[in-house]
Parts: sequence; structure tokens; C-alpha cells
Amino acid sequence: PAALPISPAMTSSDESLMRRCVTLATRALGRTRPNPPVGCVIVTPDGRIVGEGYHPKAGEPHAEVFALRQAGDLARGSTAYVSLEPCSHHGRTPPCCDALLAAGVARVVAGVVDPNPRVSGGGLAKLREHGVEVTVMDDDSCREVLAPFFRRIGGKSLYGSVMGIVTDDGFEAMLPWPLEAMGDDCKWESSEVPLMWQQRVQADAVVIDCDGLPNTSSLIESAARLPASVARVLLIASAANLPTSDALRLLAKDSSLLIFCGEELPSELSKEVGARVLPVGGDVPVQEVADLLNGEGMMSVAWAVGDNLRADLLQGGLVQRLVFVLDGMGCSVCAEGDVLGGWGLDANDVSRRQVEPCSDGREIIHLDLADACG
Ligand code: AOF
Ligand code: ZN
Repeated sequence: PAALPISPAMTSSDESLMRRCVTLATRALGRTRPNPPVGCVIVTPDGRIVGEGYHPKAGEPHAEVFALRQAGDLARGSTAYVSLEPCSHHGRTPPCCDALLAAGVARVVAGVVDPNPRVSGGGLAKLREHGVEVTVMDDDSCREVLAPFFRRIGGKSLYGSVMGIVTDDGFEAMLPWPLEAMGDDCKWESSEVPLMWQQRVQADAVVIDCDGLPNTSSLIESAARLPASVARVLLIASAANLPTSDALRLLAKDSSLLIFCGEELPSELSKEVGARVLPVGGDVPVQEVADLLNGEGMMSVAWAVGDNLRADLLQGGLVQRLVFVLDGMGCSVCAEGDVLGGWGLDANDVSRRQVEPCSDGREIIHLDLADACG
């Protein structure tokens, strides 16, 4: 279908309600593959939120259905905000645009058009045909949360992120924390766990480089706290860097653990801890790891790797998002350039830059690399 017109008639409340949809969508990050994370809010004409929902998992109802269920009869005449165009196809679940029509929704505000060829504007067209007022916001935050899905639909390699802290000693790689670990009193080092940090790092799989990093055991602890649906991958070039069996068992518990190894590992290992062991000759090729994760339907991966593998990832175009805390390096803007320079990048490689202040005065820099949204 032809490109849809983007309505200029947006209000600040449209913006803030779409933010709420994105926040709802992020509750299911790392759990929805191969489906996108999507959030929905139902608002009455007098501005009351009467329903909220998000898509929890492929095979379960879409965000709109949960929000409509909660709204009940109050959905009649309401506005539905959805971070992705409501679907018009019969997939694992029936079309959401039919559910919105049946509920008598008067207006639909969609964050972005669904790039899935089976939808691709068809949901919005059907709503318009039935007299629903439709607005497409073409919203950056929606696009950001949906970037891995957009890349998968576009046939591109999975969305990669690298996160960590830059100190005077170098780069300390980190993994995302699970959202549910973020109670009010949850502390991350000396600062509060920043919300944006969580929301902006997506991972269907996390990869830990056991050869190139000094803090493998704390990374394994973070990985073990992630939802079980997040696959755990270890890269081990030298058998001497194999984590303890207890650590491996912790990682494999209820989840999938994959070990790429450059040397022969004890043959009983995979059975004992429940890991899949894939031998590779010598150094671990990150492209091969990415290809395998792609092949298994993953949309996003967080790489906790040392300097050598990070260089391989950047060179191979396998990183779309860089997130780092600037710590003790003085002027953050100059220091940011230094960090990028050290990684062989410059400002031209960055398509979008966001800065998140930490309560302790440090800053978290979020950088999208040029092809991030696929
Ligand atoms: C929506 N709302 O919350 C999501 C949508 O197999 P199914 O039925 O789950 O359909 C999956 C497709 O539906 C997915 O590829 C994407 O195009 C769309 N996802 N659509 O209206 C949602 N998650
Ligand atoms: Zn749907």
C-alpha cells in the first residue's frame, strides 16, 4: 500500500500517552520474539485512562486486546493509543483492528506503521474505512523499541548492543538488568538503576566473552537474573577460562545456555550442566555467533565482550546501539569523542544521541549507530 499520510494534528497528551505505551511495551522486552514488544492505552473522551495492555509473548493476545478487556464498555467512543499499527491479519491471533472496531473505538493513534508485509498499513486503512479517525505519530521512541523487529522484518542481522562503564582503566562491559529487579530501593553501584538504561537495551540473548573480560563472574550473575527467555551465550577461546560448573549450572537453569569454545571442553560438561557446546577452531568468530542467533529467531543481542571482540563486532556492523557511562573523565562531550575514537568511530557513525543523567552526576550516553532502525 501507498505511504500513509502522517497527521500533523498531535497534542502534548498524544505524546505523553504514546510514552506510556512505550513504557508498557518495555515490560515484555526479551520475551516476545519473534513478535515485537507493543503497548496500548485506552483513553475516554474526557481524558481518563480506562485500559492498558502490552503484548507479553508470541501466541498470547496482542496489546490492544488486553487494554480493551480492561476498558470493557468504556472503550466505546474512546481513543486507543498503540505503539505499533494495529494488525489486520490472522496470525497466531485474530486481527486487532477488528477488536478495536467491535469495541466501538472512535480514534486510533499509532506510534508507527507495522512493516510486516501482512499488515503494512492495512490495519490503519481498515480502521479508516470504518470511520475511525486515525493518526500516525511516526514516533522515534516507538521506532527505537521496535528497532530489532524492524531489522528482522527487513531481513537484516539481529540488533546488537554493547553497554558498559568507561573508566580511566578502560571499558568495563555490562549486561542489562531485568526490569523486575528495579524496585524503588534497588541500587546500582553508587547511583540508582536508571530506567532508560533498562528500557533501551534489548536482549533476546546475552553473550559473555570469558577470555577478554576481568569480571566474568559478575556478568554471569547479571545474566542469571535475566528472564529465562533470554538465551545465555558464553564465548570461551581457551578452556582455562571456563567458568565453574556451579556458575554454568546457574546460567543453564530454566534457560538455554550455549557455549562456543575454541578448545575441547570436558565431554561430560554439556550433559552435566545442560549446555549446548559448539566447538569452533581457535578464536571465536562473532559473525558465526550472530548468524547462529539469527537462525534461532533472535531479534536482539547484548554483547559483553573485551576490546578485541568489540572491534570485530563494530567492524562487522553487528552493533547498532552503544550505551556507556562516562565516569571520572571530566568534560563528557570531549570524552565521548575520545571513547568513540578509541573504537575507530566518529560522530558521523552516530545517527541518534541521547544523554541520561545519573543522580550522582555521571551521564549515560546512548548512541544509535547509522543503520540502527534497519
Ligand atoms: C498488534 N499488536 O501487540 C503486536 C502486533 O502471530 P500473531 O497473531 O501474534 O501476529 C504477529 C504479528 O503481529 C507481528 O509480526 C507484528 O506484525 C504484529 N504484532 N500487532 O496489533 C501487538 N505484537
Ligand atoms: Zn494485533
